[in-house]
Amino acid sequence: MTTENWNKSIDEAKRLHRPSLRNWEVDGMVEKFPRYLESVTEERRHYEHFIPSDENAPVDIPAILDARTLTKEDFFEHYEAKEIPCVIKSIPEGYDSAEKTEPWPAVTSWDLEALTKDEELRNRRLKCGEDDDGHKVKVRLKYFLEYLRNNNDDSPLYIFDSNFDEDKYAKRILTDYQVPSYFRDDLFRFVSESRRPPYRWFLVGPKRSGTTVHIDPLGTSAWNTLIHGQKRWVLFPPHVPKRIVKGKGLIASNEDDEAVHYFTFILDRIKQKAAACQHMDEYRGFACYEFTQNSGETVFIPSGWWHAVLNLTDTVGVTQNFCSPRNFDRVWIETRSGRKRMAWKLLRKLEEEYPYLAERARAMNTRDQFQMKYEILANQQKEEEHHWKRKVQRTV
Ligand SMILES: O=C(O)CCC(=O)C(=O)O
Ligand SMILES: [Fe+2]
Repeated sequence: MTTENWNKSIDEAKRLHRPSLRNWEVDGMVEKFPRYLESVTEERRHYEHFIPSDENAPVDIPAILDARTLTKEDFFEHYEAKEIPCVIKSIPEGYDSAEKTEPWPAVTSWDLEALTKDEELRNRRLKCGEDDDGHKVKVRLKYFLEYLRNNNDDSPLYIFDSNFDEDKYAKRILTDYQVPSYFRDDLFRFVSESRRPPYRWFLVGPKRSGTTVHIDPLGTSAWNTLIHGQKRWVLFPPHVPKRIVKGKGLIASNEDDEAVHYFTFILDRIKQKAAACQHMDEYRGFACYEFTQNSGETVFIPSGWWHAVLNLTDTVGVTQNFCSPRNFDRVWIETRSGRKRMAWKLLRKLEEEYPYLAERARAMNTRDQFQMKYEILANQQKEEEHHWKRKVQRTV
C-alpha cells in the first residue's frame, strides 16, 4: 500500500478529531511508555487495589470467574445483583454458563493480519473520532490498520464504532461474536433499534490509545471482551466523587489528559492525594482497582462504576451496554429523566413483558414524586377522549 493513501486519510481524521493539536507526538509518550509497560507487567501488579483507609472495602475486586464453570444464575445472584466488577475467562473459546458451545469466529477473524486481508471489512469506513460539531470521523479499516502499525502518536486514534450493524458488509461483525448468556436479558431490546441509544461497539485500539475515566450512560452496565492484545483498567466505586477520579487540580494546564497520561502520571497523583487526604470527608471510602485484561477475557463493569482503559498493546475487542432486571432501578432513574420518550415506551412494553419491573418503575416514580411527561400527556388524552365520548353520547 502506498504510504500517501493511509497517511492522507489519517491526517484528515486527526485534524477533524483534535483540530487544536498540531503535534500528536509532543509528549514523547512513545519513549516513556515502555517504562510504564514494564512496571505494570510485573506479576504482582496484574491485579492491584489501593485502599488508604476503608477497612470495610472489599479487596478481591474484580472477581475472577470462568465461563467453564460459572452458571448464569450464579453470575446474576452473586455478582451482577451485588454490583461486583468481574473478569470472566473462556467466553470466546466457546464456553457459556458452564456449557461448551462453538468458539467465536472472532477468535480467528479479528486477528490483525486476518483483518488486513478481510475482503468484507478492510474497505469499510469505521468511526475513530468526532469533530467539534459531534459528527462522526471515519476511516477505512485498511488505512487504520496501517496507521496502527506505523504511528508514534502519544495518544493514537482509536476505532470505536457503533454503526457497523447498519453497513451491508460490516454487519458481518455481528456474526463474529455472540452476546454471552450472562448479558442477554437486555430490557432495552423492547425499544426500537432506532430509539435506543448506541449500545454495541467494535473496538480496534493501537497501543497507547484508550478511554478516559467515565461512568457509562443511563445507569447501564457493560461487558467488554478482548479478542487480541492487553488492556489496563482502573475502576473506582460509584461513591467516589467525580472531581477526585478526574484528578481535578492535579493536572497542569499545559498537560494533556488522555488515557495514556492518566495511567502514566495522573493516577499516581490521585492515589497520593487520596492517601494524604484520607481523613477528609470527600475521600471517605476511596478505593481504586487496577488490573490487566488479557485476550480471551471479558470484563463486567456494573452500573455506576467509574472506569478508564489503556491499550497496552494493539487490541481488538467488542463491548456492549445493557439494562437487565438487576440494574433496572439505576437505569430507570436515569432514563425517566434523560430519555423521557424512550422511558415511556419502555414502561408500556414492560407492562406486558415484565409486569413486576413495570410495577417497580411506577413505585419508584411514586416514591420520588416523579411525573412522567408522556404519562401526563397520555392521561390528558384519555380524559379528552372520555369527554368526547360523553359529548357524543349526549348529542345522539
Ligand atoms: O475498551 C475500552 O476502551 C473501554 C470502553 C468503554 O469503557 C466504553 O465503551 O464505555
Ligand atoms: Fe465505559
